[in-house]
Amino acid sequence: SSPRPLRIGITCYPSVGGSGILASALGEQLARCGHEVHFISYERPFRIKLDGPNLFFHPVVISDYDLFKHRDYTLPLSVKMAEVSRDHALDILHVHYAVPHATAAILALEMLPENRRPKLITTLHGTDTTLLGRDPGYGPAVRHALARSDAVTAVSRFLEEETHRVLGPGCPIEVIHNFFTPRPVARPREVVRKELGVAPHETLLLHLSNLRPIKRIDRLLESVALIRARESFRLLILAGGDFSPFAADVRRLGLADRVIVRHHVFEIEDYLNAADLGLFTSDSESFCLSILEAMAFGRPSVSTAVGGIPEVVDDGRNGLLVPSAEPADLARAVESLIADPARRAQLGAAAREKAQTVFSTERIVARYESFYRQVLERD
Ligand code: GMT
Repeated sequence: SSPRPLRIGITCYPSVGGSGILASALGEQLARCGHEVHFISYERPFRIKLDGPNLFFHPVVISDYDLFKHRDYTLPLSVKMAEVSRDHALDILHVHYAVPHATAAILALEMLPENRRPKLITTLHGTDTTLLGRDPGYGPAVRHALARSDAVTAVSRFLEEETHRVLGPGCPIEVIHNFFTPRPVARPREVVRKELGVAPHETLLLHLSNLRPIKRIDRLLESVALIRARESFRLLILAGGDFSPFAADVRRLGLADRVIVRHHVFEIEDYLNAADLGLFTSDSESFCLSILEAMAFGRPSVSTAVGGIPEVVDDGRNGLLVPSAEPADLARAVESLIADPARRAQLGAAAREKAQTVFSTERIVARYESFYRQVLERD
């Protein structure tokens, strides 16, 4: 007989960002597999449109009190987690991004009688270790939250190793890579390129990110400014953050007619389909979901070879990695692919193949599902 469906609570950041996208997609897929999934967050995760069967959303209401200079989210989140865990008899509470979700979850568990506590699984996504883990104001809290979780996962081997090195939580960390499930394209490629003003002969480079300093938008712009055949490309930036601080760089580098910026695009699929090549210049990246998003559309990327990216991109097989991270080297790599559409297509086909096998939705969701059961069977 098939194992009973599970009742799973998921907490994530609901805004644009890889960890929220991954957590939302995971919840949707688990619900599709027959599990009961409860999202707990301050807003409905943006890729989840409706309450489907088995899919519920519990908003955390954050109150404002005169005494607080900064509003507190951790405590109301913990109260809501405890309430949902109790009312829906959750088996698993799965939190994405440790801060403050894992800490809130630990508090929630302590509010519940011992025999009514769900198992707590914390998934690390990146800066929860690489940035906040190193911050003396957060690190000890993150270490404590990991040590007290029933299980911890990380989205790459790089992040697993980095977490042991930076935080030494003393617990095993299971590596489960990310997946991406594209939604259907709404508008044909030619229509989207026309809307963007991209000529048929131009290679459309694509960068999508939250534009935080770690993404090195300065390096991105300097790199494209060094591409020699200026008329051969356009760079589309899907900005999950404010691009205005970079407008002066765009002018200074003479890129005003080459760079197209779109803010807060929720339906990225049309743009992934319209693009030819991804370009990523981060200083650190635990996985880089955006590269996988491009791969799912058969688009290879040129990227710095940092963090977990070499687990996603095999240099020369399904994309190009630039270990030096020098703008001139990044520009040369992009130029080589602008000049050689056949190679681009070959890398793109291999990228799609890897996205659909190694990082397929079925494979990764099954990994999480069996991990849940493994954790539940312990003790
Ligand atoms: O850690 C962050 O900066 C936020 C996080 C997010 O929500 O986008 O990004 C991390 O998680 C993604 C999903 O697992 C990964 O693809 C990103 O590489 C990772 N970001 C960094 O490591 C900088």
